[in-house]
Amino acid sequence: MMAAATKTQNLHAPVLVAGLGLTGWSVVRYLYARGEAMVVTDTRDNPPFLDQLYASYPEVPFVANLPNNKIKGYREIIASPGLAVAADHAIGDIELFAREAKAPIIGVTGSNGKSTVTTLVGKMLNSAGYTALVGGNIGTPALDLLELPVPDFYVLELSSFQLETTLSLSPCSAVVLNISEDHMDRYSNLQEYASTKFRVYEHANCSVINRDDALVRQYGKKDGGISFGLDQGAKGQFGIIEDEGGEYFAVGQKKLAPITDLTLQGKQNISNVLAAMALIDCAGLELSTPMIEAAMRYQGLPHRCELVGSWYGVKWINDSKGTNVGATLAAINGAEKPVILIAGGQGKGADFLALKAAVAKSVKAVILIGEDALIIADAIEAGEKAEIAKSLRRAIELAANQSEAGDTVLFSPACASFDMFRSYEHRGEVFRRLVKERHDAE
Ligand code: UMA
Ligand code: ADP
Repeated sequence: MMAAATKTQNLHAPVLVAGLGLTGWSVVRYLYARGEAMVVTDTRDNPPFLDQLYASYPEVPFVANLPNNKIKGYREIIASPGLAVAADHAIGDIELFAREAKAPIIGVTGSNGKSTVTTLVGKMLNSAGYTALVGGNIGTPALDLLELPVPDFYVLELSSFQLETTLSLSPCSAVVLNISEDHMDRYSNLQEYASTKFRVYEHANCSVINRDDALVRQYGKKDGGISFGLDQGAKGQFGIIEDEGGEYFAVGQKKLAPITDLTLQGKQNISNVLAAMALIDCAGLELSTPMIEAAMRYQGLPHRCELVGSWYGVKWINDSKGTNVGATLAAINGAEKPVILIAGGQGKGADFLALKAAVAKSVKAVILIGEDALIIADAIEAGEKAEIAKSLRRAIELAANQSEAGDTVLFSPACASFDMFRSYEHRGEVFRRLVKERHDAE
């Protein structure tokens, strides 16, 4: 799809909005408010916001599945992140946002932890009296933020899909939190996926580098910047120091807070907090006591290693946002053992072999659901430990039957949800409801 707009094209030609999901709809409203002529297309006959488009802007044409030979003559093509297009053929909503934003942007990308870090940075800034607007891949389209009064900072969660079509973003502070395999149905290899993420650093004023991630660290060698990691940091770098048996968040030798003050659980979240601190420092702000206290109090987002409840000594955890292997590994490592793992869904072409060792070590039973259940079962070679369930309800039943006091039932799919649910949120809500219903009925 998608041809490039050329210099000879008519400046008054309409813009093509490709995709009419959350992003496409925000682009339509943004362009309409600025008096731009546009045509909207989507590969689906009935995309999510079509009714709203007809109701609010009946004069804006919608053409389903615009054929390739009909896309010439548009001034610019604005593609939704879910559509794979060659970057030089289209721009995205983040590019439009970057061109117009009047406040500094803190950019957060990575394979896992983006939403947690984005929210943390927003809360830390707010606690110190700065206005910060949070959006992007986290769920509020970036362009919607431009409707609100200009804040002190925008904090944007950026997906690799969004970065593909972004050219002129120059964040004041930017991070690639980590790189592990994801979206292998869209990228030909890990390097291509990683390079897309590294675009966030391209025009960044200051880069935050994860010392614990080999690919990011490698990139950081070229770039300098401020680093974070779970070891002790050199002067000005964020890390962990040990003192008299206790562990502390620290910058260089300076202690910032005891690790035990952190409400969030798991090593991945210690890393996320360090990243948030480094981002704020990188943005040129002093990391003040209210900011650190806000980080320590932060309770986390739903669907990320969220405790649903404990019944008969068994903990039930909803980690529906665990949509790739890296996230599920972090969830298994952070959970109290032994674990009964419920996983599966749309595997996005991932190699699930990476789960094999963790399953062998910490998981007493694996219950697999969804489109790629068999692929996962083959890859993890869990033998009789693994079982396939036809529905999430059945998976919960099997997990409950096998559980004993002291176990953790962890729902961390390592997959996208779209084969069985509307979204990861929907999947997590169904899990919560079914687990509660089952135990309330007993
Ligand atoms: N689609 C079509 N045809 C089209 C356009 C889209 O079939 O013409 C499909 C896509 O393949 C995809 C689905 O529709 O399966 C949604 O795609 P979209 O681009 O319309 O998505 P939006 O509703 O605009 O939501 C997007 C992000 N989704 C994706 O990138 C897939 C949302 O992130 C984000 O919150 C929102 O913009 C606002 O910025 C969600 C996500 O899953 C959480 N992101 C991926 C991730 O985090 O792994 C990248
Ligand atoms: P993202 O927005 O990148 O998907 P989230 O903060 O929503 O990240 O967390 C998604 C999943 O990744 C959760 O299941 C969580 O347990 C796991 N996770 C969070 N932070 C990290 C991290 N730093 N490294 C690995 N996994 C993580």
